[in-house]
Amino acid sequence: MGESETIATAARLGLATIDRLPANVRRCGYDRTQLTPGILHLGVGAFHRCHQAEYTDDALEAAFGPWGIVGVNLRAPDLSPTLGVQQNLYCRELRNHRNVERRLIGALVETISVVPEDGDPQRLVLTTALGIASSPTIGAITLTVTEKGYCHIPATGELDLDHPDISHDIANPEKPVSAPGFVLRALAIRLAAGQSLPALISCDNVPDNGSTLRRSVLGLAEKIDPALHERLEREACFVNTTVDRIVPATRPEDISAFAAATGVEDLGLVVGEPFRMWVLEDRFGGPLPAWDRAGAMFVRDVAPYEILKMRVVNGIQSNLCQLGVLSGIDFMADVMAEDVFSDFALRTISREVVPHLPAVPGIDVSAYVAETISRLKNPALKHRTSQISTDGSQKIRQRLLEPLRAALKADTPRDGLLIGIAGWMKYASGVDSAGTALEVLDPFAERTKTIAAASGGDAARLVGGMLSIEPIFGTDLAQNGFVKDRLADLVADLGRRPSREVVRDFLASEAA
Ligand code: CS2
Repeated sequence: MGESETIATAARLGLATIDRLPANVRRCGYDRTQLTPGILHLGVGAFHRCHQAEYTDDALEAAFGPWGIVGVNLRAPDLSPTLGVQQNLYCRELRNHRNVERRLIGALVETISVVPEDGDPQRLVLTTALGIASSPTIGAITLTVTEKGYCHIPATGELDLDHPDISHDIANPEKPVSAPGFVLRALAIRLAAGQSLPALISCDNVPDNGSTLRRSVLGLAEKIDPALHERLEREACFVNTTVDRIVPATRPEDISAFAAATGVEDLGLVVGEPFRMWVLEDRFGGPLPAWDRAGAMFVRDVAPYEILKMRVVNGIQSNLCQLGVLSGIDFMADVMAEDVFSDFALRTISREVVPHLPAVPGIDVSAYVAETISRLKNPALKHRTSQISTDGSQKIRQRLLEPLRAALKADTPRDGLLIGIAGWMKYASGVDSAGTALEVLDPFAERTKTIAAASGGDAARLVGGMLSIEPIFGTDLAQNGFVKDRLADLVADLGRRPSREVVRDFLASEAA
């Protein structure tokens, strides 16, 4: 039978069709009919479904408890046509080269989409979501809302009071549109009802993610209700975490291949790598799922793990993704398959980043770097360079600029990092070296494209303009003559020829 025929006859995944899944698809090892909501999660994207939800399934298997996840999307996509019609069941597939391992995940018990595709918030649905978030049975509110969902200023981590969603939520605290506004409203309802507060756990790649969430929620509270602010300052527990697993956006091809292999169509499917890691700050006094029994680490201080992960895994991704786009390479594994790029990644991380990493308890950094390089080379992961480049303005501080600052301070090599930063600037200008327009998806896209247009092709002016975007770069780098000159040379070079040639000549000059 051909693939298209299989898909045409594939049954849609749901409670009624679980039994049609082949025996080699692992089922939930607990009784899902007994599962009640205990976690409210904001941002049910692919990463959450392949990371926290899987850890939660493992925790439920190890020690069953009232820890079902209610997933709320304050933004598109609307989950009703995908997970909604599947009774929130979906499979996650782990792929490593030719190996594929499939598993049905049961931890998600309900999904609520506040904003339909391109629509306005549905007030009634928002009220339902807030009702669940503020119910005493919810012991944790967790988040994967991406970097920009915190509405903070990337360079400082402070709440951006000029952010339109924040202005909206200050004026309409009962009908929030931002994630911090939603969390604040839920906490306000709980305190007003005399209930205890849930753990507030950020699972995004944001520096000090729990503390950033805290600043955003408390910053908003300060503007709305000083008494509430004071109570939350004393009573709310924001947990810092580090999360890791590469989970590219699911492609239609993934869904077809799954249907062809299993005879079941799963529009909630997620595809990730076998590697996973989760480190949580051990500071919440109340009960949580047995995530530790699933391999999550609870530690006193998450910072060393966070710095390691963001500068090595995300650092390599963000150093190379824009360079990949500029050389017309679609997937990260294909970038890493070119020796010039993988040598460059290893060289930059080993010489420029690793010397400035803090000691990380229990982790052998050189083995970690080697493992990271091999993870990024996994050809079964179709992780688009354009996906990683999205929202780069929110990512480069923690991934590239902080490592650069450390290298500048110690006066150690930094040119590899500068090539990655120049790559971001060239990409953010909206045209590649051949003059072809690039789609730049970023909250700062209009600003960076305007800077590029105003520079009239002069790389030094373009770099000066980019470095003067304080919310991204702060104030120090614009004043550093070495950084400015080097970036101007690199941006000019990236304007003349594909990135792989610039990188190749850099490696040759280093070897000489
Ligand atoms: C990626 C991350 O798109 C991105 O920003 O860099 O999603 C990355 O794959 C994960 O952080 C890996 O844990």
